[in-house]
Amino acid sequence: MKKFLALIMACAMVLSLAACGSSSSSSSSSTEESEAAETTTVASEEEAEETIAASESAEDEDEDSDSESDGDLIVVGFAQVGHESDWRTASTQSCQEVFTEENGYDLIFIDCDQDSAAQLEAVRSFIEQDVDYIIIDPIVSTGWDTVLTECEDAGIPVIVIDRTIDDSTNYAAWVGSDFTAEGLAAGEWLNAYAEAMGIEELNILVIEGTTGSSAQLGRTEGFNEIAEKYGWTILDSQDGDFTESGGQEVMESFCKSYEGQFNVVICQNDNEAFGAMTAMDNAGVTYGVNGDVILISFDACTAGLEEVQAGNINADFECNPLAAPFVEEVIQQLEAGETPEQEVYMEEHWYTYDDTVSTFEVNGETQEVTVVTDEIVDAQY
Ligand code: GZL
Repeated sequence: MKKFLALIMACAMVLSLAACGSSSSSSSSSTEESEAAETTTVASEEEAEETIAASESAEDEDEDSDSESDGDLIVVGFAQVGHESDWRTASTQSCQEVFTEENGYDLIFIDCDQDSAAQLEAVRSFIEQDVDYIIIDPIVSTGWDTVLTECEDAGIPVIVIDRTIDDSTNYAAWVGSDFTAEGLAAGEWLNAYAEAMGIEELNILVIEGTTGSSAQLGRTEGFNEIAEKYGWTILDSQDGDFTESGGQEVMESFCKSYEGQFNVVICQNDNEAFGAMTAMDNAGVTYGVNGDVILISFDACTAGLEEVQAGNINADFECNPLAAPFVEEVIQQLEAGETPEQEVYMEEHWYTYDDTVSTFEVNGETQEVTVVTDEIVDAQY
């Protein structure tokens, strides 16, 4: 508004000075007159520009003061994967509990419903809104370079949470999990468990997470490395999209195609495991600590640990969704002009029904397992 008034004033000034110029030079020749008018006109334009500049800085001061009067809220845009799993729900809640107005934030949350195009659109909408920070949990790990450059050009720092971006490092920090380590741990635990149980041949079916997500890529890479190391047979692997319905659909198909041929099912998250359990129940396939099939899962959400405690899931490899407090630390460091760590890894545990395998090795490093108790279930996310 202030800028508009200044423009009116400036135009009025230009008109009055131009009129003055013509009247003050009315006695001079027409050339002199036009030169004077031009000089005056230039002067008046300069003065007009100075007036507009003065109003702009006043406007900026006002805007600054306005934003200060808004209580210095830090505006954070969060482009979340979707709402596909218990893990995702916990991740979203973690952010909504940290980035609150009383904590000094204005959180703009967009659930991208596992749609990569929608997620890029969400990030661009944050740029248009000129937010202070952008948090991205990337549905898939590629296709990010262009939009991250747009964020950089707009001067908006990006923090990546949970899944990774593999085609750009143009962001301030990443807070998440080592998915390959999770896959390696699942494989080495399975080897130790099979040895302890006297199971010599493992025929494995895998229900993978969303194809192209770093969680799917990492867990698959890690587990397949161990399967190759011990010469296991992976009969099939299909995408269950990290959902319960996806897990059930894939397992129904597996029960038909591989009836009587498999003794291990790997689900890349708990919700897929819940769906697989339903499908195996319907097909009369027994699983878990007293069943014909060893069932392994990832995430270790509360409901997943309840199934471990009940003996239905043999082992659950945790992926911690509660990253928001660490993301806030990154934002506070950036606010203070500090340079945050580029990578922050979440702490995770490997949960089992009992201590048949109490420890195992991954690449020479001893891994502890945690037997699930009521206290652990009650404390889980
Ligand atoms: C992993 C996360 C995955 C979870 C799933 O960090 O991205 O996505 O394992 C979730 O439950 O859907």
